[in-house]
Amino acid sequence: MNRWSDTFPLFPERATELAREIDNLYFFALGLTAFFSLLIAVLVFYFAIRYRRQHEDEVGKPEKAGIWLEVTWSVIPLVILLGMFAWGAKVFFEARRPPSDAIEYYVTGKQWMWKMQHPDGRREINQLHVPVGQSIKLLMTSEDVIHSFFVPAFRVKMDVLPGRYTTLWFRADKVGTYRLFCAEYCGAEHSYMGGSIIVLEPRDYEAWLAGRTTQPQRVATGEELFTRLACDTCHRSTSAVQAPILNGIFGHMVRLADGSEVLVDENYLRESILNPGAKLVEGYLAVMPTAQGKVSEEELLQLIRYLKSLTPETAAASAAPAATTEASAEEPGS
Ligand code: HEC
Ligand SMILES: [Cu+2]
Repeated sequence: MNRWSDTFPLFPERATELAREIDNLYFFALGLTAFFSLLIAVLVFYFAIRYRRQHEDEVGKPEKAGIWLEVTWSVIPLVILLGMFAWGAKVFFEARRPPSDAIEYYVTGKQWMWKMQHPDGRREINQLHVPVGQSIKLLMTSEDVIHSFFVPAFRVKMDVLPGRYTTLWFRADKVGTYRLFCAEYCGAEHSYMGGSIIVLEPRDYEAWLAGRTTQPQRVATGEELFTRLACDTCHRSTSAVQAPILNGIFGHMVRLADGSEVLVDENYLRESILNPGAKLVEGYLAVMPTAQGKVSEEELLQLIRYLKSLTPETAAASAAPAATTEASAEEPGS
């Protein structure tokens, strides 16, 4: 793994496979453009001298280049550029698509700090401990202005926006501490808004988790919030109000009152909770109260995490004693 590019001093450290892939692509593009720039510069000088005017009354004669020459210098660059495009697209999709085994962590940006949450609601400020070799997906939002989450050693950067979620993923393959920056000017103390990603051996990560007792208070779990905010008074199969069963909706399409269909993703769940009237589910009344002002961004992340964890099986289990009401709740329109 000790390639020359791993020690090249002008570049930030590389701690993910993606970082190496991005750098390879970058160096290839740089090398290729340098090669052709040089070639063209040399030829310009060479031709200028080789075909210079020899005596005063010399008249230039038109040159007829064969078609094969035109074709050659069009097709070769075309093939090279299409190759670069395909390579770039491959790396881009890898960078954008989290692998299916990625574990989700949460990030909330705020003037001027990064609030991190582990899947179990454990919190950290300006620091995130993660196990090495594990794919990590970050679901991120901001409490105020636009920030940007940038870890040079991982070659990942993503804007963090108020009012919606963006994601980013990485898999660190080297234990160590890597700098985190805010890469979007966000106010007076923007330049201090940073932190570190601490990559540990899985064993050390477990020990670190176990040793955390006097830390910033953990965020309430989504399940606690679901009861505390009285979501369960409507969204249980046993409840009197007719509301959609939330189990198993994540990742599927849902039909809305206006006839359109939307994909249930994190941003849809967020909007459904904060602004229930914006997208009304077909066959239901607009009776759901907004949770705006009752949940923090950090709690909202846990609530969404809980909704995503609800499977049709858990619904059946909790609804077992009330099978008849569930049947009627499931077909609201009919
Ligand atoms: C007063 C009853 C009521 C309460 C309380 C309530 N909801 Fe709803 N909810 C509804 C109804 C009715 C709908 C369907 C109409 C709509 O889309 O607004 C709905 C829709 C939703 C949807 C979209 C479901 C889908 O299939 O697309 C989500 C997600 C949701 N609620 C989550 C919550 C959460 C989380 C809470 C607690 C913070 C909550 N609800 C509290 C009645 C309620
Ligand atoms: Cu910032």
